[in-house]
Amino acid sequence: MGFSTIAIHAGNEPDPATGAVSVPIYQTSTYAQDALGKHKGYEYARTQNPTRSALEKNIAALENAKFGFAFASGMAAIDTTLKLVKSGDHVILGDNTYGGTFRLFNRILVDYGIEFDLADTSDVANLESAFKPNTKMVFVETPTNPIMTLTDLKAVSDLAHSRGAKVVCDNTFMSPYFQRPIDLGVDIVVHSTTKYLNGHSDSVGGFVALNDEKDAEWIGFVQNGIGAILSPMDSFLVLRGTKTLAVRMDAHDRNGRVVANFLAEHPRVEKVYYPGLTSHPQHELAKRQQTGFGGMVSFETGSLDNARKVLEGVKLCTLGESLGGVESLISHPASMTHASVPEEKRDALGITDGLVRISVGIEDVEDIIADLDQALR
Ligand code: P1T
Repeated sequence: MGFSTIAIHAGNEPDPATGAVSVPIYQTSTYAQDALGKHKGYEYARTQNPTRSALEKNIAALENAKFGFAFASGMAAIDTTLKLVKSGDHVILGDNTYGGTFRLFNRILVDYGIEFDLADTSDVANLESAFKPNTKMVFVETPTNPIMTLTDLKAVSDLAHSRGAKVVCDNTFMSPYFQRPIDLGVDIVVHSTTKYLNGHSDSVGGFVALNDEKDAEWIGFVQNGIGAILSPMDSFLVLRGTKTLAVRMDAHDRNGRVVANFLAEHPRVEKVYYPGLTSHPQHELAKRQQTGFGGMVSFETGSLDNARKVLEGVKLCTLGESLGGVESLISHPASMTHASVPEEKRDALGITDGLVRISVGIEDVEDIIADLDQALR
């Protein structure tokens, strides 16, 4: 079956009680049991909820994974995934990730005995030298937030597996519509469903998708044991969102390409980071590994002052954190999403004070360009 058919139908069976075509919001904390030890498969809503189960089937199917788990946020999904490693284990973390992911490792997990090193995973040789005897996991984003650097998922998976390590890919920027990491050898996919999967900037959530039965059992155990579950209402919203994922992603991709090309030719823009540009150093890998380039574009304005003029000068685009919604959002990574990354690390990556990130929405692209143009001028 095609992607959109799966997106619309997987997990979306008509409600067994009423025939409702749209999966109801089962807003309940518990379920009546027929007799002691006799129930309909639902005991308590932290453990199971039909709306959440429908979403879990849906996104797992989109990622071509056997198992899926929905969480209260992307960070909760990532933290739960990190429960697959234990005190004394070593994790290689891509050197550019969402600031919150870096903060989770650098400020929280280290105090629980999880060792980690940063590596530029865009270079497989470089990654190789980061392995230690106790390396159990490689965690990457591709493309990265916000510098849009790619990691060759197949090459990294082959290398990690030969060293006995699992590979986790944060697929938030591409969504399963443009990139399916599990098909490329990755073990576990994580998402912030807050972004493209939900797509309407009205829900915070996260997801873990994987094939390994034993790991899935543990993720499910931790999901219930710690309890950072996605609510029924949010599960409903994301389930509604994924039905239009394909049409939205095609629109984000169309607009993203136009905006990236416009910025690349703009005299006030020094550099554009977008894998769809032929000038992007990994454009060929992007064409091979992804089926589109998406709507995330970052660009260098040269200074904090210039960045501020753009960020405060836009009228249609909204200044704010987050991405992946239908509306264009513009942000300043250095002071917003990546403020918890030390300045020298940010500078080394290119997350300068002059860097601006835009999540290109699906408005009419001429309007987005006119807005950026007036703000840049
Ligand atoms: O915000 P939350 O749903 O917890 O997701 C965290 C997260 C995980 N992974 C990636 C790639 C992300 O971009 C994020 C959140 N990012 C933003 C809020 C942002 O504006 O970049």
